[in-house]
Amino acid sequence: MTSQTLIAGNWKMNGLLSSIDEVRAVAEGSCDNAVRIAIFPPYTLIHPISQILGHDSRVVLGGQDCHYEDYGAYTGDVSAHQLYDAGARMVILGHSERRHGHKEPCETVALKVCAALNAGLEPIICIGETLEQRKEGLTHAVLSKQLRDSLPDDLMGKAFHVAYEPVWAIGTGMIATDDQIVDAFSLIRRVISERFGTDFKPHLLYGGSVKPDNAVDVLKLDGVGGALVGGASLKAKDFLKIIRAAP
Ligand code: G2H
Repeated sequence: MTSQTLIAGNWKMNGLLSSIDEVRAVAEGSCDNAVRIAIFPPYTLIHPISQILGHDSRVVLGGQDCHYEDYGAYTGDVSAHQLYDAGARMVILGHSERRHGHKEPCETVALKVCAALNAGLEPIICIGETLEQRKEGLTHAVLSKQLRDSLPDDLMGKAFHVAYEPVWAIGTGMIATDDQIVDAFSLIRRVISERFGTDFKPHLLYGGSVKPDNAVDVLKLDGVGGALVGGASLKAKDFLKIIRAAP
């Protein structure tokens, strides 16, 4: 698995055809090959953006979710194969806005991870605790359970990422402290090595209110392999500042 820093922009339910200019500006404005860049636009924009960027673009495209079946009667859903067909090469799975807003259980996330890998997509699997859970001292228990139950058994040698996104830091401007991030990452590494062995080094991202003015501090932390960025990825000028903050 690549150890390159990954800066991933999750546009959520934002962006119109006119927003394609922002992706073009990111592709043209980033020349540091040490950083891997991914953008997760809404489904409607994946194919048009991939057509404009072309195959050898520096910017990888991804979906924000997928169904675990390849096709069928699932109104409103999109399969991993369809994402790949549209030009996506990555997918975000288990984002808290899916887990909480759509009541998506870990077991479903695990099925989606399998579907994504089978379709040739690199998944970013998100986990995170709520503020109430943190205040009650449940952070480790919640993160361990989410991670264990969201990962399928057959992951050895597969390219995937885990994003630690505390729910209380998402879109709030309240970023986790260095200690909280380092603590969560060491827990994630421990859970993964217990399950898959110590040779298996997962690629870990932090997400939750990453902005141009705090990106340097987050990305320099030991073990942080990149960032999953929401609001600050919508404008190329902000996203490029975060990309340039990568060590
Ligand atoms: C967390 C993050 C992107 P934001 O959801 O996944 O969003 O950077 O807006 O907190």
